[in-house]
Amino acid sequence: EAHYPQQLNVVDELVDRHVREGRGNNVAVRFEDREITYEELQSRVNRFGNALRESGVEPGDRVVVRFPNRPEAIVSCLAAQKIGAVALPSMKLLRAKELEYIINNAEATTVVVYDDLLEEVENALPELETVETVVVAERNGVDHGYRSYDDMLDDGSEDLEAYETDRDDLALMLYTSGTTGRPKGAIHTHRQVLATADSYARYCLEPTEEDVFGGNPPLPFAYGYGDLVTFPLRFGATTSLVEDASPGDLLEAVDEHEVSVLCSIPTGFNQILSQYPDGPSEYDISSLRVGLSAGEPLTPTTFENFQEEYGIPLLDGIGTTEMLHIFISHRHDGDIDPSATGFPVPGYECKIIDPDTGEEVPRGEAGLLAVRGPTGIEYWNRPEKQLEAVEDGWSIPGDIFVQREDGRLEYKSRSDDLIISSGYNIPGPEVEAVVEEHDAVSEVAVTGSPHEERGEIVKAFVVLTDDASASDGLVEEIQNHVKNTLAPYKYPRAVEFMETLPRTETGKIRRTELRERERQ
Ligand code: 3SK
Repeated sequence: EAHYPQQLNVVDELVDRHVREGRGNNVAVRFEDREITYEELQSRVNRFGNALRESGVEPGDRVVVRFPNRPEAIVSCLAAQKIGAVALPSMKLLRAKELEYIINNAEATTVVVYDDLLEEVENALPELETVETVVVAERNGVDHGYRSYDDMLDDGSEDLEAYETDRDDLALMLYTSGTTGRPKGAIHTHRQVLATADSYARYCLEPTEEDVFGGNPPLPFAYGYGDLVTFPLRFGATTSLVEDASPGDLLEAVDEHEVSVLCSIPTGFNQILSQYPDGPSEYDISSLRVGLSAGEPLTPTTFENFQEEYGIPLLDGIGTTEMLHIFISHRHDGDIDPSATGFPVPGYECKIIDPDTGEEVPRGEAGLLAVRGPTGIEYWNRPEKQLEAVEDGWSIPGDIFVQREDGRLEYKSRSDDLIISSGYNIPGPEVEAVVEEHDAVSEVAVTGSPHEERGEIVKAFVVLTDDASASDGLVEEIQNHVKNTLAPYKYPRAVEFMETLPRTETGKIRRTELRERERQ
């Protein structure tokens, strides 16, 4: 595990150090046809940091940052952290009620927002109890009557020494989008932000200054913040940002920004595969060396198709907003077994426990994952959730895993995605991976549906490919495919065809919503 000095400011490590050590002309950010070097990034961070300080932001204050994936989002987060405040990036699609809850819960004093996303902030404003300043970045120079990001940047002084934060002071706060209940603020220190780069990224990806990290996870998603802010900047490399990236936009950015590490979620990779099944012919993607996937388990089918058509491995990994980034993965050059998530990332320890007794279960048996390492679950002001989530220093993210004899960890399900039917434990995602292999299936979610006799039955919600159509015959085909591939008791006794699957803002399927619907 890496060691850090007691006095540590993450921005000094991510930006200033590169300028001090002669990497100031490296490109830090590519966005559209623009490039921002580390020197230019430092200048923007300093100017906006000074302006925030002059507007009254104090060390420890929470600063909400609400942008699409644009350079101003990175500048705003780093400026807040550099003056000792806590950056709180917020997901774009949040509505006024959700924003109101989060901003009041975090007791944020400042909101920095892109004008496209201002409306919901304005709707929430009358209910915001602690916000003193709203700063608006304008797409088209329209004056909205708030403090202007551009004016603050123009007026702020160039000189700013990083505030002397302790390594255990808070730097970043992210609210879990969650599938149920009120969002929880996951808090992260300056040391922990760096630790995600120094554990997972350093070991599994071995980045160099030549790398360009790109892709479409939103920056307010812990996965996106690591992939597109912390990792590239930690290694003096480049981040390629794309606003609202469709498969075509992503591949265009790979070509134009020479992306080498492509980050997305399984749905993103599947969309690329379905729109460009034989690889893109109009884009040059020869810069790619690896793809990163998280957010949901990657199926072996997607791994194999991508490897075949795009020539790169997709590294699956599991992380959580609370753990800040990935703690189980393969290495980019390792012996990747796509049927497993991988090994614990160096610095992290994992064990599989019996949910009832807390005792470790033997290798090969399914149980609850417990993890400890340089990051861990810590909630802002939610003592009851904290007690549930951490036991004896081990964080419990709520996933069921099996540790195989060779040490690889195989994802089974969320602890609440386990379907119990006639006494059998059936992990929904295992059935999903098999249903998804059927040619007519584009997307699938599997949950339990209440059943008088069996307690629950397995139910598959299926989105068909464009050229398939729903029929009883197709239901039977899908069921037979599962029966022929898995233990027959795992086959979906019910299949419902849907237009789309409900998803969270970060792209996770809302299985809880489907499950709840079945219970009504
Ligand atoms: O969902 C995940 O696997 C994930 C990975 C990295 C960081 C955050 C999350 C939620």
